[in-house]
Amino acid sequence: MSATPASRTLAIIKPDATGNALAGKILAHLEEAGFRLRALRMTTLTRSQARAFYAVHRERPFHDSLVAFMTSGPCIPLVLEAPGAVGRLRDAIGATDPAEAAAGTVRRLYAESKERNAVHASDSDENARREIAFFFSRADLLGMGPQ
Ligand code: FUP
Repeated sequence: MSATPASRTLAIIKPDATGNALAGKILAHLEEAGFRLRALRMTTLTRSQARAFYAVHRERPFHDSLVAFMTSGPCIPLVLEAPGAVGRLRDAIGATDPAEAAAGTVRRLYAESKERNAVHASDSDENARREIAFFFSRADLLGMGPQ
């Protein structure tokens, strides 16, 4: 059987984590978990960007509060690469609510609450491609091969 091929996913270090000066610790945690950092930027989302990014949740009761939080300070979108990147990153960050996240996961270690939960991670390869394209241009991704 051949080894799982390297693939890419999108993570976002969220405004609670940048505000609490945890970005470096989270980056180190992800690199130590085996991810290669392929692209990174810092940006403060506008309301329309946050609403577009979380459009899938627009009917949910927490949507307005989530948009307010995600626009409250800088966030750091990252492109991460590893074999089976999407599943591996979901495992590394843990459950949405840090109280339910496994010991040693990023959210268990660094998140404040279910809303202020330190990091985002794409939940499928298709969403990873869409979310990477939301934050990064073709030029940022040149030289990384297909996907
Ligand atoms: P996850 O994929 O773990 O980020 O979780 P979801 O896609 O279910 O939710 C996206 C974001 O909405 C979470 F990161 C935080 C926020 N959220 C809440 O604020 N309250 C909730 O009850 C559920 C999600």
